[in-house]
Amino acid sequence: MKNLLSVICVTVVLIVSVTVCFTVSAEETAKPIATDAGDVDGSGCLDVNDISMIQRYLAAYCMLSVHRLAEADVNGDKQVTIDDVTSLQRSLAEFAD
Ligand SMILES: [Ca+2]
Repeated sequence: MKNLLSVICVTVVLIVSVTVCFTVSAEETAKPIATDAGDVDGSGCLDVNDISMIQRYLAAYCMLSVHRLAEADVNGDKQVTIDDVTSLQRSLAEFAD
C-alpha cells in the first residue's frame, strides 16, 4: 500500500511539473505583434500554434480561410509556403533570445 501511494505521489508531482514547464515555456516564446502577419490562429500573439497551423495547412491536414491564409503569408509574397514557416520560426527565435 505504501508503494502504491509513493508511485501515485511521484506521478502527480511529475505531471504538475511538466504542466508548469510547458506553460511557462509557451508564454516565454509568445511574441506580441503589431500586425496580423503570422497570427494565423488570431490569438493576438505569434507562437508555436501559428507555426503548427501553417505546417498543417502545407501538409494538407487542414484548410485555412481566406483571412487566415492572408495572415499565414508572413513574408508577403502572396503565397503560403515553407518559407513563411521559416520566417515565423526565425522571428520567434530572435524574440526568445
Ligand atoms: Ca509567403
